Amino acid sequence: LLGSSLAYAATPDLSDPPPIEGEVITEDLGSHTIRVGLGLAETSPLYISTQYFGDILAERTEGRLTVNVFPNSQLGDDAQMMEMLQTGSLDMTIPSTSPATTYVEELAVFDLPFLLPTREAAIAVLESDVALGLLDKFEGTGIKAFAYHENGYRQLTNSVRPVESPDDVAGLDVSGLTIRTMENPVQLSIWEALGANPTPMAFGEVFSAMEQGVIDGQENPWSTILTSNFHEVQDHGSETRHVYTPFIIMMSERTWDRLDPAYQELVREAANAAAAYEIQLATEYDDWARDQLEERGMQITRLDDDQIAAFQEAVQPVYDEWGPRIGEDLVAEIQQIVENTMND
Ligand code: KDG
Repeated sequence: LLGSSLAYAATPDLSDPPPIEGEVITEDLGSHTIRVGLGLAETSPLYISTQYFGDILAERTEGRLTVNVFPNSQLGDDAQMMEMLQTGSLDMTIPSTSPATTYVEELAVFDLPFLLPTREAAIAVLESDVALGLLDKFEGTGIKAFAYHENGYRQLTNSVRPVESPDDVAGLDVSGLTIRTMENPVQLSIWEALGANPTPMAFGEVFSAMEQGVIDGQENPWSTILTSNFHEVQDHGSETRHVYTPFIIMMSERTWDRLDPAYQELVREAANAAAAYEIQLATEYDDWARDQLEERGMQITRLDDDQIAAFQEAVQPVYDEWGPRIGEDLVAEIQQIVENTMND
Protein backbone atom coordinates (compact mmCIF):
# COMPACT_ATOMS: atom_id res chain seq x y z
CA LEU A 1 0.00 0.00 0.00
CA LEU A 2 2.66 2.48 1.00
CA GLY A 3 5.40 1.21 -1.29
CA SER A 4 7.81 -1.66 -1.32
CA SER A 5 9.81 -0.56 1.71
CA LEU A 6 7.02 -1.94 3.86
CA ALA A 7 7.99 -5.43 2.75
CA TYR A 8 11.15 -5.17 4.83
CA ALA A 9 11.31 -5.09 8.57
CA ALA A 10 13.72 -2.40 9.76
CA THR A 11 15.18 -4.69 12.38
CA PRO A 12 14.73 -8.33 13.31
CA ASP A 13 12.75 -9.33 16.33
CA LEU A 14 15.48 -8.31 18.77
CA SER A 15 15.58 -9.03 22.48
CA ASP A 16 14.66 -6.15 24.71
CA PRO A 17 17.52 -4.81 26.80
CA PRO A 18 17.84 -6.44 30.20
CA PRO A 19 16.22 -4.46 33.03
CA ILE A 20 18.52 -1.86 34.58
CA GLU A 21 19.44 -3.05 38.03
CA GLY A 22 21.84 -1.90 40.72
CA GLU A 23 22.10 0.93 43.13
CA VAL A 24 21.16 4.46 42.06
CA ILE A 25 23.77 7.08 43.01
CA THR A 26 21.66 9.86 44.51
CA GLU A 27 24.54 12.02 45.68
CA ASP A 28 25.53 14.81 43.26
CA LEU A 29 29.00 13.78 42.11
CA GLY A 30 29.00 16.18 39.16
CA SER A 31 27.23 16.18 35.80
CA HIS A 32 28.85 14.95 32.60
CA THR A 33 27.73 14.44 29.02
CA ILE A 34 29.72 11.63 27.43
CA ARG A 35 30.09 11.84 23.64
CA VAL A 36 30.46 8.48 21.91
CA GLY A 37 31.50 8.32 18.25
CA LEU A 38 30.66 5.23 16.17
CA GLY A 39 31.52 4.20 12.64
CA LEU A 40 28.32 2.21 12.15
CA ALA A 41 24.73 3.30 11.46
CA GLU A 42 21.78 3.88 13.85
CA THR A 43 20.24 0.53 12.95
CA SER A 44 23.32 -1.48 13.97
CA PRO A 45 23.38 -3.69 17.10
CA LEU A 46 26.35 -1.56 18.22
CA TYR A 47 24.28 1.63 18.17
CA ILE A 48 21.36 0.01 19.98
CA SER A 49 23.58 -1.36 22.76
CA THR A 50 25.36 1.99 23.09
CA GLN A 51 21.99 3.62 23.71
CA TYR A 52 21.40 1.01 26.40
CA PHE A 53 24.81 1.90 27.91
CA GLY A 54 23.58 5.51 28.07
CA ASP A 55 20.28 4.48 29.63
CA ILE A 56 22.10 2.64 32.41
CA LEU A 57 24.30 5.63 33.21
CA ALA A 58 21.39 8.08 33.18
CA GLU A 59 19.08 5.91 35.22
CA ARG A 60 21.66 5.08 37.87
CA THR A 61 22.86 8.68 38.34
CA GLU A 62 19.44 10.37 38.27
CA GLY A 63 20.40 11.85 34.90
CA ARG A 64 23.76 13.32 35.93
CA LEU A 65 25.65 11.13 33.47
CA THR A 66 24.22 11.28 29.97
CA VAL A 67 25.47 9.80 26.72
CA ASN A 68 25.27 11.31 23.22
CA VAL A 69 25.94 8.86 20.41
CA PHE A 70 27.25 10.07 17.03
CA PRO A 71 26.94 7.26 14.42
CA ASN A 72 28.03 6.94 10.76
CA SER A 73 31.66 8.05 11.22
CA GLN A 74 30.37 11.64 11.50
CA LEU A 75 33.08 12.50 14.06
CA GLY A 76 35.83 10.63 12.19
CA ASP A 77 37.00 7.14 11.35
CA ASP A 78 38.21 4.59 13.90
CA ALA A 79 41.85 5.77 13.79
CA GLN A 80 40.88 9.42 14.10
CA MET A 81 38.44 8.79 16.93
CA MET A 82 41.07 6.88 18.91
CA GLU A 83 43.43 9.85 18.47
CA MET A 84 40.63 12.11 19.69
CA LEU A 85 40.38 9.98 22.84
CA GLN A 86 44.08 10.51 23.41
CA THR A 87 43.78 14.29 23.17
CA GLY A 88 40.50 14.34 25.07
CA SER A 89 38.45 15.88 22.24
CA LEU A 90 36.14 12.83 22.27
CA ASP A 91 35.04 10.80 25.29
CA MET A 92 34.36 7.34 23.90
CA THR A 93 34.45 5.21 20.78
CA ILE A 94 33.96 1.52 19.93
CA PRO A 95 36.32 0.58 17.09
CA SER A 96 37.16 -2.80 15.64
CA THR A 97 40.21 -4.44 17.17
CA SER A 98 41.95 -4.27 13.76
CA PRO A 99 42.71 -0.53 13.66
CA ALA A 100 43.38 -0.62 17.44
CA THR A 101 46.49 -2.76 16.82
CA THR A 102 48.30 0.57 16.35
CA TYR A 103 48.12 0.83 20.16
CA VAL A 104 48.24 -2.82 21.22
CA GLU A 105 49.98 -4.96 18.63
CA GLU A 106 48.90 -8.25 20.17
CA LEU A 107 45.26 -7.47 19.33
CA ALA A 108 46.23 -8.59 15.83
CA VAL A 109 45.63 -12.12 17.07
CA PHE A 110 41.96 -11.45 16.24
CA ASP A 111 42.95 -10.69 12.65
CA LEU A 112 44.20 -14.23 12.08
CA PRO A 113 41.87 -15.92 9.60
CA PHE A 114 39.68 -18.86 10.66
CA LEU A 115 41.00 -18.66 14.25
CA LEU A 116 37.57 -18.70 15.94
CA PRO A 117 35.49 -21.29 14.09
CA THR A 118 32.29 -21.07 16.13
CA ARG A 119 30.53 -18.21 17.87
CA GLU A 120 30.64 -20.19 21.10
CA ALA A 121 34.43 -20.39 20.85
CA ALA A 122 34.67 -16.72 19.90
CA ILE A 123 32.66 -15.62 22.93
CA ALA A 124 34.64 -17.90 25.27
CA VAL A 125 37.78 -16.18 23.96
CA LEU A 126 36.35 -12.68 24.41
CA GLU A 127 35.50 -13.51 28.02
CA SER A 128 38.85 -15.14 28.77
CA ASP A 129 41.60 -13.68 30.95
CA VAL A 130 43.94 -13.88 27.96
CA ALA A 131 41.76 -11.57 25.85
CA LEU A 132 40.81 -9.28 28.75
CA GLY A 133 44.51 -9.01 29.61
CA LEU A 134 45.10 -7.45 26.16
CA LEU A 135 42.78 -4.59 27.13
CA ASP A 136 45.06 -3.74 30.08
CA LYS A 137 47.84 -3.09 27.57
CA PHE A 138 46.20 0.22 26.60
CA GLU A 139 47.71 1.52 29.85
CA GLY A 140 49.90 4.52 29.03
CA THR A 141 48.23 5.29 25.69
CA GLY A 142 45.69 7.78 27.06
CA ILE A 143 42.90 5.29 26.35
CA LYS A 144 41.03 3.06 28.80
CA ALA A 145 39.52 -0.11 27.32
CA PHE A 146 36.70 -1.87 29.16
CA ALA A 147 35.19 -4.77 27.27
CA TYR A 148 34.76 -6.52 23.94
CA HIS A 149 31.63 -6.33 21.84
CA GLU A 150 30.91 -8.56 18.88
CA ASN A 151 31.60 -7.20 15.42
CA GLY A 152 31.26 -10.69 14.02
CA TYR A 153 32.09 -13.08 11.21
CA ARG A 154 33.24 -11.19 8.19
CA GLN A 155 31.86 -12.09 4.77
CA LEU A 156 33.01 -11.05 1.31
CA THR A 157 30.89 -8.96 -1.05
CA ASN A 158 31.71 -7.61 -4.50
CA SER A 159 30.13 -6.10 -7.58
CA VAL A 160 31.90 -8.22 -10.21
CA ARG A 161 31.24 -11.96 -9.90
CA PRO A 162 30.07 -14.73 -7.56
CA VAL A 163 32.94 -16.03 -5.43
CA GLU A 164 33.11 -19.73 -4.53
CA SER A 165 36.87 -20.18 -4.31
CA PRO A 166 40.15 -18.31 -3.88
CA ASP A 167 40.53 -18.59 -7.68
CA ASP A 168 37.37 -16.49 -8.07
CA VAL A 169 38.98 -13.81 -5.87
CA ALA A 170 42.26 -13.91 -7.78
CA GLY A 171 40.61 -14.24 -11.20
CA LEU A 172 42.63 -16.64 -13.30
CA ASP A 173 42.17 -15.12 -16.75
CA VAL A 174 40.79 -11.83 -15.52
CA SER A 175 42.07 -9.43 -12.90
CA GLY A 176 41.89 -10.10 -9.17
CA LEU A 177 39.19 -8.33 -7.20
CA THR A 178 40.09 -5.00 -5.66
CA ILE A 179 39.00 -5.45 -2.05
CA ARG A 180 38.88 -2.81 0.64
CA THR A 181 40.49 -4.02 3.85
CA MET A 182 40.58 -2.53 7.29
CA GLU A 183 43.71 -0.51 8.03
CA ASN A 184 45.66 -3.40 9.46
CA PRO A 185 48.63 -5.31 8.01
CA VAL A 186 47.30 -8.80 8.80
CA GLN A 187 44.08 -8.07 6.91
CA LEU A 188 46.21 -6.91 4.02
CA SER A 189 48.17 -10.19 4.07
CA ILE A 190 44.94 -12.21 4.01
CA TRP A 191 43.76 -10.61 0.80
CA GLU A 192 47.20 -10.73 -0.77
CA ALA A 193 47.31 -14.46 -0.04
CA LEU A 194 43.94 -14.85 -1.75
CA GLY A 195 45.19 -13.07 -4.86
CA ALA A 196 43.09 -9.93 -4.48
CA ASN A 197 44.30 -6.36 -4.84
CA PRO A 198 43.82 -5.24 -1.24
CA THR A 199 43.19 -1.55 -0.62
CA PRO A 200 43.20 -0.42 3.02
CA MET A 201 40.63 2.30 3.64
CA ALA A 202 38.64 3.82 6.50
CA PHE A 203 35.15 2.38 6.89
CA GLY A 204 33.36 5.68 6.23
CA GLU A 205 34.76 5.86 2.69
CA VAL A 206 33.81 2.34 1.65
CA PHE A 207 30.28 2.95 0.33
CA SER A 208 31.24 5.75 -2.04
CA ALA A 209 34.41 3.92 -3.16
CA MET A 210 32.21 0.98 -4.19
CA GLU A 211 29.62 3.23 -5.75
CA GLN A 212 32.28 4.94 -7.84
CA GLY A 213 33.91 1.64 -8.78
CA VAL A 214 37.22 2.54 -7.12
CA ILE A 215 37.03 -0.85 -5.37
CA ASP A 216 35.13 -4.01 -6.36
CA GLY A 217 34.29 -5.21 -2.90
CA GLN A 218 34.76 -5.31 0.83
CA GLU A 219 34.27 -7.66 3.75
CA ASN A 220 32.19 -7.17 6.89
CA PRO A 221 29.56 -9.00 8.93
CA TRP A 222 26.12 -9.32 7.28
CA SER A 223 24.66 -6.89 9.82
CA THR A 224 27.09 -4.14 8.80
CA ILE A 225 26.60 -4.89 5.10
CA LEU A 226 22.85 -4.45 5.57
CA THR A 227 22.81 -1.48 7.96
CA SER A 228 25.33 0.38 5.77
CA ASN A 229 23.28 -0.37 2.62
CA PHE A 230 26.21 -1.98 0.84
CA HIS A 231 23.72 -4.20 -1.07
CA GLU A 232 22.79 -1.11 -3.08
CA VAL A 233 26.22 -1.25 -4.72
CA GLN A 234 27.22 -4.93 -4.29
CA ASP A 235 25.44 -7.73 -6.17
CA HIS A 236 27.41 -10.70 -4.82
CA GLY A 237 28.01 -12.01 -1.33
CA SER A 238 29.90 -15.11 -0.18
CA GLU A 239 29.52 -16.66 3.24
CA THR A 240 33.27 -16.97 3.83
CA ARG A 241 33.33 -16.38 7.62
CA HIS A 242 37.05 -15.82 7.09
CA VAL A 243 37.64 -13.86 10.28
CA TYR A 244 35.76 -12.99 13.48
CA THR A 245 36.65 -9.49 14.68
CA PRO A 246 35.45 -7.91 17.95
CA PHE A 247 34.85 -4.29 18.88
CA ILE A 248 36.41 -2.65 21.94
CA ILE A 249 34.47 -0.20 24.10
CA MET A 250 36.94 2.51 25.15
CA MET A 251 37.14 5.90 26.85
CA SER A 252 39.54 8.83 26.88
CA GLU A 253 41.71 8.69 29.99
CA ARG A 254 41.12 12.43 30.38
CA THR A 255 37.38 11.86 30.61
CA TRP A 256 37.93 8.92 32.95
CA ASP A 257 40.10 11.04 35.28
CA ARG A 258 37.36 13.67 35.54
CA LEU A 259 34.83 11.11 36.78
CA ASP A 260 34.27 10.44 40.46
CA PRO A 261 35.43 6.89 41.41
CA ALA A 262 31.80 5.87 41.97
CA TYR A 263 30.99 6.98 38.41
CA GLN A 264 34.09 5.18 37.12
CA GLU A 265 32.88 1.97 38.70
CA LEU A 266 29.45 2.50 37.14
CA VAL A 267 30.95 3.12 33.67
CA ARG A 268 32.80 -0.20 33.92
CA GLU A 269 29.65 -2.02 34.98
CA ALA A 270 27.55 -0.39 32.24
CA ALA A 271 30.21 -1.21 29.61
CA ASN A 272 30.06 -4.87 30.59
CA ALA A 273 26.26 -4.92 30.56
CA ALA A 274 26.22 -3.20 27.15
CA ALA A 275 28.76 -5.72 25.85
CA ALA A 276 26.63 -8.69 26.91
CA TYR A 277 23.56 -7.12 25.31
CA GLU A 278 25.41 -6.22 22.12
CA ILE A 279 26.75 -9.75 21.71
CA GLN A 280 23.20 -11.08 22.07
CA LEU A 281 21.84 -8.56 19.53
CA ALA A 282 24.65 -9.20 17.06
CA THR A 283 23.98 -12.93 17.25
CA GLU A 284 20.27 -12.41 16.65
CA TYR A 285 20.97 -10.00 13.80
CA ASP A 286 23.45 -12.03 11.78
CA ASP A 287 21.39 -14.66 9.92
CA TRP A 288 18.43 -12.29 9.70
CA ALA A 289 20.62 -9.71 7.97
CA ARG A 290 21.86 -12.29 5.46
CA ASP A 291 18.29 -13.28 4.60
CA GLN A 292 17.28 -9.63 4.26
CA LEU A 293 20.18 -9.00 1.90
CA GLU A 294 19.03 -11.91 -0.23
CA GLU A 295 15.48 -10.58 -0.26
CA ARG A 296 16.82 -7.23 -1.38
CA GLY A 297 18.55 -8.81 -4.36
CA MET A 298 22.06 -9.70 -3.25
CA GLN A 299 23.10 -13.05 -4.66
CA ILE A 300 24.59 -14.92 -1.72
CA THR A 301 26.83 -17.93 -2.22
CA ARG A 302 26.94 -20.39 0.67
CA LEU A 303 30.13 -22.39 0.91
CA ASP A 304 30.41 -26.02 1.98
CA ASP A 305 33.18 -27.36 4.24
CA ASP A 306 35.46 -28.25 1.34
CA GLN A 307 35.09 -24.81 -0.19
CA ILE A 308 35.87 -23.16 3.15
CA ALA A 309 38.89 -25.47 3.50
CA ALA A 310 40.23 -24.14 0.20
CA PHE A 311 40.15 -20.58 1.57
CA GLN A 312 41.71 -21.75 4.80
CA GLU A 313 44.56 -23.42 2.96
CA ALA A 314 45.18 -20.37 0.80
CA VAL A 315 45.59 -18.08 3.82
CA GLN A 316 47.96 -20.40 5.73
CA PRO A 317 50.96 -18.15 4.85
CA VAL A 318 49.34 -15.45 7.02
CA TYR A 319 49.96 -17.64 10.10
CA ASP A 320 53.55 -18.26 9.07
CA GLU A 321 54.19 -14.58 8.56
CA TRP A 322 52.28 -13.14 11.53
CA GLY A 323 52.27 -15.89 14.17
CA PRO A 324 55.81 -15.11 15.37
CA ARG A 325 55.19 -11.34 15.29
CA ILE A 326 51.93 -11.53 17.25
CA GLY A 327 53.45 -14.10 19.62
CA GLU A 328 53.20 -17.86 19.15
CA ASP A 329 52.33 -18.27 22.86
CA LEU A 330 49.37 -15.93 22.60
CA VAL A 331 48.13 -17.65 19.44
CA ALA A 332 48.49 -21.05 21.13
CA GLU A 333 46.63 -19.86 24.25
CA ILE A 334 43.71 -18.67 22.14
CA GLN A 335 43.73 -21.90 20.13
CA GLN A 336 43.61 -23.83 23.41
CA ILE A 337 40.47 -21.97 24.54
CA VAL A 338 38.88 -22.72 21.16
CA GLU A 339 39.77 -26.39 21.46
CA ASN A 340 38.30 -26.57 24.96
CA THR A 341 34.95 -25.22 23.75
CA MET A 342 34.92 -27.66 20.82
CA ASN A 343 35.50 -30.62 23.15
CA ASP A 344 32.83 -29.59 25.65
O1 KDG B 1 32.46 1.69 14.53
C1 KDG B 1 32.92 0.54 13.94
C2 KDG B 1 33.34 0.75 12.51
O2 KDG B 1 33.96 1.98 12.45
C3 KDG B 1 34.30 -0.25 11.91
O3 KDG B 1 35.24 -0.69 12.83
C4 KDG B 1 33.61 -1.38 11.21
O4 KDG B 1 34.49 -3.53 10.86
C5 KDG B 1 34.48 -2.37 10.52
C6 KDG B 1 35.27 -1.98 9.32
O5 KDG B 1 35.17 -2.72 8.36
O6 KDG B 1 35.99 -0.98 9.35
